[in-house]
Amino acid sequence: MDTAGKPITCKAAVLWEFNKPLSFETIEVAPPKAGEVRIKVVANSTCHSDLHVIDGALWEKRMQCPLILGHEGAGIVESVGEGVTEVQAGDHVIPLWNPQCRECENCKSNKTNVCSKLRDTQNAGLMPDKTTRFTCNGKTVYHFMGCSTFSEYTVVSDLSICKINPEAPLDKVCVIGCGISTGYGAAINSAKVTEGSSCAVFGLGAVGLSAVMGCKAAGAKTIIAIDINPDKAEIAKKLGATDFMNPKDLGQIPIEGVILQQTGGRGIDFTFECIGNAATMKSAFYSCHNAWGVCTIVGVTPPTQELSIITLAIVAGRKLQGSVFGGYKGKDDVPKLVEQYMNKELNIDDFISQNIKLEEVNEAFDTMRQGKLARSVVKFE
Ligand code: PAD
Ligand code: ZN
Repeated sequence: MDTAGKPITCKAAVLWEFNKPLSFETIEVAPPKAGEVRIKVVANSTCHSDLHVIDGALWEKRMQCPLILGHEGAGIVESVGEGVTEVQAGDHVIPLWNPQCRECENCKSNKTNVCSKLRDTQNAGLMPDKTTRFTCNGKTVYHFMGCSTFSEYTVVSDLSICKINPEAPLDKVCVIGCGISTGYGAAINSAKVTEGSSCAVFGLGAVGLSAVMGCKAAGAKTIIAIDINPDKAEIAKKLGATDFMNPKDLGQIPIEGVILQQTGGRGIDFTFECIGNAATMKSAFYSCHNAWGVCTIVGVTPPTQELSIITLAIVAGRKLQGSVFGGYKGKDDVPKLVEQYMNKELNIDDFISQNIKLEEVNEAFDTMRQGKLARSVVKFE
């Protein structure tokens, strides 16, 4: 049946209220307007950034419910709106929560990968024309991060999409849509980890584990993987960690104290915070070498959270920086990461802990709350 130009009725996971589980609903997805693309989502994985929203910790003041979460997806273009030239029906695509307009000051600069064009509407859960394409029982449903891939069909801006190799398995490469790129690129692009260096990664979800993988790919000599869940040691070591530390095993001594002791007071060259917690951000910062250590913050906290550090700790040259989507420009780099996976240069398979149905996603988020597993991939039929 030709669905182009018509609304599509399908299944989606809807967040009606913060701090409540997702509900499985039949929704209507309007056709794409000019400059938009409607996608049949094939797979989508869970990310802690979705969970931050469910738990009311992220952007609660700016976001509106009901909304459809999901920003780590892959699918096939169903139809395109007027003026869309980059993709056409049938193309295999990954939606980009970090768009690339190629026109804004940020996109034209090689100093950042963060496009500014859609920021305001995207944060407000709207399409660029300030409306939404989703309704449920006649009620407006908002978008999330410009993707909303916990739905069988979604509509995105053509700035927020990239075409990928049609041979790539969508239920694997969906993780390139956020987790893998974010951690791997934080090490390679943002921190620029050097050969023979020492690294420490705080938090071993898909983001932290891919930071471990990035440190290894960059030739780091020592990679300390840190998590309060001892079960993460095995996979971290498989991906390149040389040591594992559980802060819960250290008694009263803060982890940065132990790291300094173990490095003869020297500290670590590159640290990464991949949890989203101000206390571990401080630990990651103070674990760095006092003159040249670089601490990269990847984890996301509530928007009002502040981070206080001793000013003298930064004066000698220790650096504190952030990283969004691993420093990758979506349209330019995501197709290349897919090729790296196809050429067996990038491991994704080890990050996928389980395949689930959409209806099992609340349980998958429960396991994520407990710090278990890496990614749970929803496969749509
Ligand atoms: P996850 O929940 O899968 O993994 C977090 C890990 O941290 C788990 O293994 C926990 O056991 C562990 N952990 C929790 N508390 C502590 C602690 N105090 N000390 C040590 N370990 C701890 O999350 P994820 O990998 O999906 O995401 C991690 C963070 O990265 C999260 O805050 C998410 O919002 C953020 C993120 N940032 C970007 C970006 O572009 N900057 C993109 C995607 C995700
Ligand atoms: Zn994410």
